[in-house]
Amino acid sequence: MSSVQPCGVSDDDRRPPVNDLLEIAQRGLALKPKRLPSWLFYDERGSALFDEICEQPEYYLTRCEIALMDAHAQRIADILGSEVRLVEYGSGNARKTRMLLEHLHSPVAYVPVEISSEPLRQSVERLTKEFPRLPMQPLCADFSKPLRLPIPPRAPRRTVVYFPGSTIGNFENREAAVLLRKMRNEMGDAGGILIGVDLKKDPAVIEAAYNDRAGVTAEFTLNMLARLNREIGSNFELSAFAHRAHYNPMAGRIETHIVSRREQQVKIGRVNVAFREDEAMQVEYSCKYSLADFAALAARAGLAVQQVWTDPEQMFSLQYLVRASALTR
Ligand code: AVI
Repeated sequence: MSSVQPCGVSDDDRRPPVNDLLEIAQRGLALKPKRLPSWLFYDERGSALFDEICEQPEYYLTRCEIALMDAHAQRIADILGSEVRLVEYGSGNARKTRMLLEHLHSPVAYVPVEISSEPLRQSVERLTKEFPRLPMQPLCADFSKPLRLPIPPRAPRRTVVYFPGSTIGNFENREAAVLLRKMRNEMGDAGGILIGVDLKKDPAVIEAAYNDRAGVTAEFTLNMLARLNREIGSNFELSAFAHRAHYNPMAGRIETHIVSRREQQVKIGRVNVAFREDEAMQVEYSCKYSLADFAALAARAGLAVQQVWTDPEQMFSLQYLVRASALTR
């Protein structure tokens, strides 16, 4: 059952309890090669560091997506049509959301879905001030799991899932197809998905985006270890690990690892985990797509690309997906 908290946030209480973290860490560190899930980045400090990454000169993704919204939000709103219920996966960068909300025609509700309750509450508080007449129905939940969306205040003509930032790239191909299919179910027959998708380009440009000169991405990556130390009492020594992000051209993705600078042992609960010098644990993939790659991925989920907006250098794209059957009708 989902419950409603005092601040008006529906809480989908099927999220994993925090004490599962120890088990998740132990399981990931027992794998060969070692692997930890990328959602562990996003505690309060990690979310603040991610916002800082978005401001770095090398991290072109946010800048390009905002420029696309700036140029096309009006047209996008026209395509979505009137009386939309907008469901945003991750309450994310309010700037992009605001640009979309400003242009929507009589939206029925805005439903931000976010696993961290505090960032969700803050973003809703800000947006409520700017859009006092728009019903906000925040849902505290893991968007990668099936969602119980709140009942809208009136019947929408269309449910549109908004998934900006190329967060889809943080899912491996098979998982990304599963997630897109889940969105397809949630949006219904008449619905759509407005999604930000980072594109393949010069690998040097991509690698620079994940290795900014100011070292913010490195701090973001290593913050995962600080989080584990705080929340499960592990004893990672942060200075004994390093951030490494490489573009794998065959797989078309940035592969981010935390690398042990020396041979060492780390206590994870009652388990001692041994690291070799230079041993890498995989913590994130950021997949990059050609337009054809993404259309093929969408097709695997029963979706078709109705419209693509991209910049002249084809750095980034915003895409509007609908059910494949809706385009062939
Ligand atoms: C949230 N996600 C799309 C970011 C990305 O580009 O993969 C996370 C990130 N990791 C390092 N820098 C940014």
